[in-house]
Amino acid sequence: MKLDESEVESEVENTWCIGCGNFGLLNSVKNAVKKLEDEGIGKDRLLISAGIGCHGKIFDYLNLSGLYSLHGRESVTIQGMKFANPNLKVMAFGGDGDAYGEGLAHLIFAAKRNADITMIIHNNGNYALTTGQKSPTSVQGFKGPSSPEGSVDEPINPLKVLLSSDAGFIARGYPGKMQHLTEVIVEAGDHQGFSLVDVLQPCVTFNDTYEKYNELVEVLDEPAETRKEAVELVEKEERLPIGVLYKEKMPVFNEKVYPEKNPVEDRMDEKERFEAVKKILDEKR
Ligand SMILES: Cc1ncc(C[n+]2csc(CCOP(=O)(O)OP(=O)(O)O)c2C)c(N)n1
Ligand code: SF4
Repeated sequence: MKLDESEVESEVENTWCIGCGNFGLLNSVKNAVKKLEDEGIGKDRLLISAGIGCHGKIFDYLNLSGLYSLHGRESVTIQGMKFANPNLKVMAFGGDGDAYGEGLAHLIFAAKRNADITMIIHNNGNYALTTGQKSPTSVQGFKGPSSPEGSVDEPINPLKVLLSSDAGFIARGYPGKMQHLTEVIVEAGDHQGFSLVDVLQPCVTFNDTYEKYNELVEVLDEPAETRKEAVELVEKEERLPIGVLYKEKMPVFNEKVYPEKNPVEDRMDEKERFEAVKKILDEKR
């Protein structure tokens, strides 16, 4: 039986500001979920998580199973899900303040160990839910409650950081090109290993970037062939390439740790567990 729209979207009232880039992102995710289902990754195998922020509300708007996480910890939550049950496809939604600020160390190590997870980052260049403070990706000069005179910092380049941390799949999308964003999310979901889609998400209330992105965004036909070329792509400022920027297949973390095992399906019953623990304790005496 195929999913229809009503089965992917929940009935929770949507409270995002009218015109927010998150709407296009949500639609792309809903379409991507249906496409992934066509490929055999049904809703029963897809688990999601989200951080805290305007982006995190997507968890409520999707009718999918999962666990709402803590600020910046959604990448860790889905790593746990995947590690416990390798049959799952796991996807998490983060914000730039959330995943590239508080959660950055988690993200770096998830990329480094090639955890088989998909991260979708709503990169709106500010901490929107808490009323527009500057975030790690805010541009120099950004004015908000914590930088009323304009931020003096240069923004970090999270994709450069992740490419330098051995990330095997890095992509960028734009909700103004919804069909393209859908395809990028599907390709990220299909990738075996760490995948991250940085979504250039306009925040109409605190950082309206529609005009800038409509002018600068450029669809890339093919990913870069080398990691070095990918770094050059993400360093570009005069144009903003979107699409899959880099893709490399590498051994995934859970298969390196236990190639055959599924801890959830191969779970010992209580008696077996008790005896196994007792045996270890007896051997130590
Ligand atoms: C550990 C922790 N620190 C801080 C907060 C407060 N907080 C909640 S939402 C938020 C901003 C989120 O910004 P971002 O991740 O960029 O998401 P956006 O709202 O822009 O989608 C902050 C700082 C929190 N809930 N938990
Ligand atoms: S504050 Fe910004 S990110 Fe949050 S819902 Fe409104 S437009 Fe979207």
